[in-house]
Amino acid sequence: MNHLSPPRPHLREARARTGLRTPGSGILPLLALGILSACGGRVQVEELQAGAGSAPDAAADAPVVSDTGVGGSAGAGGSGGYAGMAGSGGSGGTAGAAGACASCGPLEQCWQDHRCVAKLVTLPQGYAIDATEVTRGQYAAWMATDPSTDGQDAWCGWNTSFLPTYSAPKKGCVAEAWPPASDMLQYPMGCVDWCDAQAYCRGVGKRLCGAIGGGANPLDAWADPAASQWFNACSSGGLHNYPYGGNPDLGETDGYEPETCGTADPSAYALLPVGSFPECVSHEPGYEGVYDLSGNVWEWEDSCTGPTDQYDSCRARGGAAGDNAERLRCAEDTYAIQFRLFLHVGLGFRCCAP
Ligand SMILES: [Ca+2]
Ligand SMILES: [Ca+2]
Repeated sequence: MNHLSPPRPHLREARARTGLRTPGSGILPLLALGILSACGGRVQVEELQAGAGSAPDAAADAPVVSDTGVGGSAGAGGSGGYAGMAGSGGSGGTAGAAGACASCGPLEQCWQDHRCVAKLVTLPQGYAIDATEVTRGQYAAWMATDPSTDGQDAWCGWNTSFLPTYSAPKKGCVAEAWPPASDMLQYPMGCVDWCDAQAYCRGVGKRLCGAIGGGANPLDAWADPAASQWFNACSSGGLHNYPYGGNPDLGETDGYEPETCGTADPSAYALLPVGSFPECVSHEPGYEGVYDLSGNVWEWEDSCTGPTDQYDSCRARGGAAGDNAERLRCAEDTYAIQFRLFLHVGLGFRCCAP
């Protein structure tokens, strides 16, 4: 990198800002805001201004409801539970029509015989994490089951729809139809709030990545590999600044590789299908095979200021395509705190288990 990022404000400052955020006056210091346009295989997203933006206008955006479901395809024979889910025992296969999982890709596995979900990679600590960000195709397959919004946690009681909200033009969530076109199924799912992400993960027998051992990760443990499932995976157990390398003792951006995760051009917010960069993974034994923990889209984490409501602020991790070296590192902690109801095309998620 030929430039340095400005000094990183301490988490206290991030918290202070968080505390200032109230409906109508919040600060959204996070993601690139932008408009999408398909450009070859890349989805271009214009850069967002850190610190710009206004309060959660997403709150006022009515979800776009579509009655066009993704055709249900059906599954083959029953499968067991996820590997790495200790003691869960396999769950029986759910009846589905034939072939539902025939189209699962190499970074996917079959969930209860009727739909493809991200493949789980078991890490040395015993839990597992999705190999990729959740894709639009995977999310659409879940939405096609018409999941109920009943039964969410109390702090998600405000969330009356799991549909992605494509009516927030400032968040880049406008140029797409729902359900996604066939050529967009491998792109990361964005434009979903924290509660949607949580619900999806539960809907496929997983959970939004949180604390190792269970529950939400404490907000101040974002860079503790013994605490955060997401950070532990990204940093290979705390060894690196980035999934692919860098020594955290040698500086925040030590080891940054602009090409490895497709983030070389900070002016080009370009989403790609998940797993597009074969080297955007850890090379540490036991941590291999987890893609895009740095870049492509930010990822919601189960790590929030409180279990209260839609205005809890929650962590997003790993930076997005087009972000700079600092925002793309595993321990980034300043630009990545957003209201639970926030949404952006460049903010997705992945799941963990258990
Ligand atoms: Ca929602
Ligand atoms: Ca990512």
